[in-house]
Formats: sequence, C-alpha cells, structure tokens
Amino acid sequence: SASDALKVGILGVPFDKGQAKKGVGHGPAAIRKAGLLERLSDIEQKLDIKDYGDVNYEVPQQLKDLDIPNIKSYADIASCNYQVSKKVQEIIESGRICVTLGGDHSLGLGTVDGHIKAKDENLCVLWIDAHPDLNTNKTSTSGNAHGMPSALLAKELSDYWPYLPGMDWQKPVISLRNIAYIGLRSVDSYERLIIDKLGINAFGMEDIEIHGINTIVELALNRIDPVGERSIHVSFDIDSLDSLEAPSTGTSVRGGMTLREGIHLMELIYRTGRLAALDLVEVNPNIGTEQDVNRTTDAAIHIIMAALGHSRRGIRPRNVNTLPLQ
Ligand code: B3U
Ligand code: MN
Ligand code: MN
Repeated sequence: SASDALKVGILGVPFDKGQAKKGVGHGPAAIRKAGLLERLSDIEQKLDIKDYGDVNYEVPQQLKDLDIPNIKSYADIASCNYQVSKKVQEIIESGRICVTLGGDHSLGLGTVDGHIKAKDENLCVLWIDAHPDLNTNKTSTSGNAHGMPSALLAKELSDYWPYLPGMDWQKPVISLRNIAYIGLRSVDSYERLIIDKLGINAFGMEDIEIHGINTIVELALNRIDPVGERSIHVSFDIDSLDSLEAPSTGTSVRGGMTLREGIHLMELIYRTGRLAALDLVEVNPNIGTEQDVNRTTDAAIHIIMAALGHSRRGIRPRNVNTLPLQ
C-alpha cells in the first residue's frame, strides 16, 4: 500500500562556483537524464517521490562586490547555500528523505545546515569522499569552497574563520565528533593536523583495505551514533569512488572505493532506517568521453538506489498466481 512507501524528495543544485571547472553544474541534469526517476520507480522498496526541481538563487545587493580572502565566488557560495538550506529543511520537515543532486561539494554546507535545522541538531554526518573538505580560507591552497564545507560546519573550527557576512543564517553548527569520513586518500597537511589534533573519525582507504567496508561503516556509525537514535546525513562525493568507477569528476584520485563498496555502504545505511538526507555531488558530465559520463552517472544512480532500499538479491514476483511457474 502507499503507506509502506518511503517518502523521498529530489532536489537539484546546479552549482559550480565552489571549484574552477565548468560542467559540474550540469550534474543534476545528467543524473536525471540517465534515468534516475525511472530506475527508482522499479526497486522493491516502494517510493513516494516528489521532485522539487532545481534550486536557484540571486546574490543580494549587499553581498555583491564582497570579497573574502581566499574564498573564490564567496557571495555566490553564501547566497546559493542559503536557498539550499531552506529547501532541504522544508523537504525533511515534510517527512521526506532529501536526496540532493550536485553540483560541487560546497553545497554540503547548505544541506547539512538545513538538516540540522529540521532535526534540531540531533543528527550525524557520514562524509564519503577522497578529500575531507576541511580547509579554512587560511589553510586552503586553492581558494575553492568545495574543499571547505566541513570546516565551515564544524563547531570546533568556528574561531578559525573571519566574520562571514551573509552567512548569519548558518547556525547552529555541528560538532566534528558527530562527523565520520570514509574513503580518504587525498588529505592536505592542515587537514591532517586538524584530524589528528581533534581526534576526528577519519577512515581512509587503508582502513577499508585492512578491515573491509562492512566493519568500517559499523565503526563509523558506532562513533557518531552510539545509541542508534540519530538522524543520518550522508554527503557522498562521487570522487570517493575510484577513477575507473567514476571518471567524470573534477578531482579524481586513483585507488578509491569500488562501486561494490559504495553500494554496500549505502545498503547498510538504508537498513538503519534513519537516513534523512543524501547528497550526491561532484558529477561533472563535461569531463571524459560519453562512456565515462555514462559510467559515472550510472554509479551515482546505483548509490542512490542502494540508499533508498534497492537490494541486489532480486525480488519475488508480486503476484505468483499469474505466473507460468506454479
Ligand atoms: N583539498 C584540496 C583539493 C580538493 C578538495 N576537494 C576537492 N578537491 N574535490 C582543496 O582544494 O581544498
Ligand atoms: Mn568533497
Ligand atoms: Mn572529493
């Protein structure tokens, strides 16, 4: 019946100003065009899906011409994320799992913020990524905001930021104790320093190699949600997957997770019953050949299907009596 259906909201964020490469703004369109909604409509977990379309935003007059040192396109970052946060909050408050299609990872600031506001801070975050995105504008060597969202969200790092006009909405912030990273293999030196100093839950490829993805996900959830009561936010950067699995992304790093590991991770999260928000970011259809793009959008769709209850075991026919095999 419709009441067994899992309620889902899909939100596109065609935003690309958190990094320098053109094309990642076409990520939502590429994932939709690859058949996301069609493929979600025939998984065994019944879904009640509402597509909220794409976020758009305008930079308010008082933020125009504003420059923050070493954060490229700051005014756009602040303005877009404000709209993202409001939308995500609305979708989660309406009882839907919010699936946000990116766009670059700077949008993780807005999605986590919206989730925090909807759930009154009672949440935890799994940041699945080759990179921890823990730079501040003082430590970043690129000035790209997609390398900064987890540092912007972190309570423990708030003293390390200058005053950020146009970001007053971004409160409260989350403690790094409630975030776990999985898939790391490209960590800048100051990011490493912060991870070690603060004892952040950071599981790199070596940990996956030694313990296996199943154990790593259990360890991560035990750390950030020991009682099993929190609302879960998964911010999934497609570059967590190996370059062979997801070639069409801006900062691909070899030696990453297989799609199998990514799918298993998401199946485990689905089974908690507490997934409230999933970001799928950094798919860039302008990078690579047509085959590369198809491979990457297909990987993204598999990750989302697993998060929403698709099982690889296969399903029994719904009405056995009409079958030839009685
Ligand atoms: N840590 C580097 C590179 C990077 C971060 N996130 C991505 N790339 N995707 C930086 O620019 O902060
Ligand atoms: Mn990222
Ligand atoms: Mn990344």
